[in-house]
Amino acid sequence: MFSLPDLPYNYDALGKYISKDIMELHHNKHHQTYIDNLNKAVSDTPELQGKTIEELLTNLDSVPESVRTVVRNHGGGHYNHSHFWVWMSPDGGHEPSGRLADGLKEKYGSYQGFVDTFSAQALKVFGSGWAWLLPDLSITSSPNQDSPLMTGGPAPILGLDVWEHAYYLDYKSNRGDYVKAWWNVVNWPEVEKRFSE
Ligand code: MN3
Repeated sequence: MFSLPDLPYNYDALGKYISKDIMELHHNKHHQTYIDNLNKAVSDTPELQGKTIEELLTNLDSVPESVRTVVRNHGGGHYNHSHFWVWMSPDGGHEPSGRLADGLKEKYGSYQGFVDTFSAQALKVFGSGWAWLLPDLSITSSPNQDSPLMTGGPAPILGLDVWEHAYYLDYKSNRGDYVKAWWNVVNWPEVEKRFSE
């Protein structure tokens, strides 16, 4: 059975940029709901039991059709959010360093060039979805709770949730302001760690 991972900081820790109200709702309600629905699908489907979330998402074709959509949406939601919490930190912001910084500079001209390109991708997501940075430092996006992992791609090293539930309480429908604020909480040491793996 899957369970809700603790936030690695307090609910109010990102408050200047993402309020306690959003963090509580997003973590306690939205993420928990993905887990509850995923667990229900798994408990109804013996052949899925004992598999990791990565094993489920990278083999959706082998998931019985009766629960495939649930595993895709709610399993995807569990996977994406589990990483999202760690990709943020109250000590975040600043700029990446080392090989990651060099790679981003090479590909996007500068750190700001990367931020602009990634932000544009995040704004372009139609409806609900995610913007991603992949290990080859390319930028992409997915609708709903999909992940590049589901289509044979690598695990993203950074992702931004652009569902309205991630920002509506603070920013109403102004996704641009949310994206701009989010750069202040990005946990670059964590992204660097994933990049070097
Ligand atoms: Mn979300």
